[in-house]
Amino acid sequence: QNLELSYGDRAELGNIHPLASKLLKIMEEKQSNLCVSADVTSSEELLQLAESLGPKICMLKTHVDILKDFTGAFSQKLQALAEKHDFLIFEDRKFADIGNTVKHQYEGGMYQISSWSHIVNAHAVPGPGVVKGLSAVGKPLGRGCLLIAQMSSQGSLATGEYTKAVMAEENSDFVIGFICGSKIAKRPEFIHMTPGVQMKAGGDLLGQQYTTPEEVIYNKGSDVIIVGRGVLEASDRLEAAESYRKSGWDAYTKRVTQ
Ligand code: 5FU
Repeated sequence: QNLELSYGDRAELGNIHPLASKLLKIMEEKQSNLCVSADVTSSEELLQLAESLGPKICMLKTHVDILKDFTGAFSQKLQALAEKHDFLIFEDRKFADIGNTVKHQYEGGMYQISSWSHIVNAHAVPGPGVVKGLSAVGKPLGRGCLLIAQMSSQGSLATGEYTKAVMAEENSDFVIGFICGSKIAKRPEFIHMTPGVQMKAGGDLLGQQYTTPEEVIYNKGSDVIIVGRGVLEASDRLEAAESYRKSGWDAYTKRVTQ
């Protein structure tokens, strides 16, 4: 007997956050649980990626502070592409300061992240204030936040009791889910997103560790695979994105139809 809800069923849950619901609907419609991590340093190249890979992804993850030429016009073009291809934007900013500071970092500065990014993430290390500060800016805009419960890198300190303590920070009017290696929260309203994904297990020279889409979605029960270099370093990025989309989707289908 299968008790697992589909992405589409979860989108309809009574007290789901509207942004989580939107994401789950996009995933169901586009048959994609792929978030591409657009870790490039030119905004032109990032926009090209968003344009060409847009149809394959449910979400595009950015690190705007690695762009050498960020402008407000760039963020507007990115938003237009997100509308056109129906994906969400996730700025992987990993806020980790006191509430008052993260409020400014989220809303202001050069990047004005809250004005264009649907989703951001935060470390829970400062305590509940970090989510309160972000929420003060993001909630009125309908934004959402992922808490970093685990990390993919070797020697990560975000394990065990720390991970459990992060789960306790769940605040479902702004927190929509977790960055983690596997499904850690029982409530189907929460989205689990997993970085450190490539077709072959392994790692890089700076501590990154990779697991496969099948392992992450089917065995570990996560919802979204986050793929950077697996796509970016392929000779044909579109073809690579399609193979990650298919792999992630097949693993999900296998999971929910058992
Ligand atoms: F929170 C995390 C984490 O635990 N591991 C990560 O790798 C975030 N990341 C990000 O996902 C990292 O900053 C990269 O942007 C991306 C992974 O890129 P890769 O090229 O697939 O290794």
